[in-house]
Amino acid sequence: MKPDTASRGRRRFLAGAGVAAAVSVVGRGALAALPEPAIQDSADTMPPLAPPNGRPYDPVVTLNGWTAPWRMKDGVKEFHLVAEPVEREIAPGMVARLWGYNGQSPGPTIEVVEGDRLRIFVTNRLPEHTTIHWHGQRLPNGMDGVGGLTQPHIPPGSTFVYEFVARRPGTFMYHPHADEMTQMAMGMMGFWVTHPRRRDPLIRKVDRDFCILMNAYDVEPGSAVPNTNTMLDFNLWTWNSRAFPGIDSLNVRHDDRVRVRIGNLTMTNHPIHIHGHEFEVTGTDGGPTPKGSRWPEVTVDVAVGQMRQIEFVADELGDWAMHCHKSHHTMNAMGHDVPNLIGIDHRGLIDKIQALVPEYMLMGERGMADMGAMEMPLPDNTLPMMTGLGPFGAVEMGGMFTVLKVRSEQPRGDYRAPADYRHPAGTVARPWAGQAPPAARHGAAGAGALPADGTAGIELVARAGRRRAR
Ligand SMILES: [Cu+2]
Repeated sequence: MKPDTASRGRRRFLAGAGVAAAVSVVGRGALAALPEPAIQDSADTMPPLAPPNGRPYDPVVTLNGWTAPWRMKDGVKEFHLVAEPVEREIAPGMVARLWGYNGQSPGPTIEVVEGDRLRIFVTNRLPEHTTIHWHGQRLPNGMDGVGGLTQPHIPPGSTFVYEFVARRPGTFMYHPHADEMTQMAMGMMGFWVTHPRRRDPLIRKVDRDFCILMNAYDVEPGSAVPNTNTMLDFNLWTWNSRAFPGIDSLNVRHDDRVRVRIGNLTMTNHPIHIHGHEFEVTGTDGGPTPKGSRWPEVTVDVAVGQMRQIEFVADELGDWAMHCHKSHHTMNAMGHDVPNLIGIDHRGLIDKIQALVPEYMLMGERGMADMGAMEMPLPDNTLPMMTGLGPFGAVEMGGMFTVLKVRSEQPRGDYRAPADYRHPAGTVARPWAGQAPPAARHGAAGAGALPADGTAGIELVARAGRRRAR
C-alpha cells in the first residue's frame, strides 16, 4: 500500500467524521442525522482498522480493500453504506466502471462483534432500486433484504435503515437481493466479519486475518462497463475486484498463524490452492467447523455463494503462489476464445496477412508462454492475458492469483510488502550443466499394453484398410 493514497483515503473519511461531529452539537434534531458515509477512492490495501470504541477485537485486512468506520450512538453501532456507480482499478492499466458501495467495489468490509446492536443506513444512488441482503446472518425476517419478499425495494434517491443484532460470530457477505443478475455482475457486494465476543474453543486467535471476496466480470477489451448478461464466459476473474498483478500479496511473518476468509459471489466454483503449506477449513458461512471435521488440505473448493475460512501456520519462508486452480481463472482478458494454433505451421501465412493488416501477429504454435513476456499492443483499457514480473522473469499469470510472502524479518502487525525473497544458496532449481545420464527405459510391454516391438501400428493399418474396403 502506498502511504500517500492511504492518507488520501483517510483524509476523506476524517472530513466526513468532522461533519458528523459538527452536526452532533447542533441539537436534538440534528442528532437523528445520518452518519456521514466514509468514501474510499483508492484500490490499495488499507491497514487494519483498530476498533476506536465498542467491544475489542482483532481486526481483519481486506486485500485491496478497507473496513467501514462506524459511529457509536446510544450503544448502537451505526454504519452508512451508499450504493452508487464507482470506478474501480482492476489492475494498473485498466479501470472498470462498476456499481459498488462508498466509492469502491467491493464495498467496505463491515466488522462487528457478536452481540453488537447494529443500525445500517443504506442510501441508493443507483439509477434503479436496490436492497441489501446480509448473507448468512441470523436476523429478523424483515431485515433480510429480499426486495418484494421481506421489504419494499429502496428507490433511487432514498435511504433505508436495517437494524439487527450480530447474533453469531463468523464470515459473511452482503449483496443486493434486487435485480441481482445486473447488480452483482456490476460489482455490488461486500465482506462482513462478526468477531467472537469471548474466547471460543473453535475460534483461535490468529496473527493475520485476510478477506478475499471472489467476483468475475465480462468487460470487452477497450470498454469499461461489464456485460451483465454474461452467464459463465467472464473474461476477468477477480479477488476483491482486482486481477493479478493488481492483487496485493499476503505479507506475513514467519511462523504467524494465518487465517484467510474467502467468499464466492461469481457464477462458478473456485478451487483455491496455496503452495508450500497445508491448511484446515476452520469455518464456513454456517460458523466455525467442529474440530473433528478438520483435515489437512492444500486446495479448498469454494462453491458459488459459499464462504470458506482456512487457517495455517506460515512456517515455510519464501514466495508461495496462491491461486484458483482453474487455469483459465489465472488468465486475464485476451486469453479466452482464441484459436488453438499449437502445432500449426503457418510460415508463409504471416506475410500475406501482414500485407493487409500490418500489425497482425500470429503466435501460439509452440504454446502461449511467449505472451507472458511480450509487450504486445493491446486495445485501450484491458489487461494482457498473462503477466506479472517476478525476480526470475515473467510469472505468466493473471486473474485469481497472488503471492503469500513469508519472511522472518516482517514486523508483527505490518502488512506492507517485504523485499524480494533471498533463497539460501543451493535451494533454487537450476539448469543441469553436466552430462545427462542415459534414461533407463521400461522394457516390459505390461499387461494389456500393445507390444513394444514396433507392431503398434498394426491397428491403424487395419482401420485404414477397412475404410478403403468400404
Ligand atoms: Cu476459479
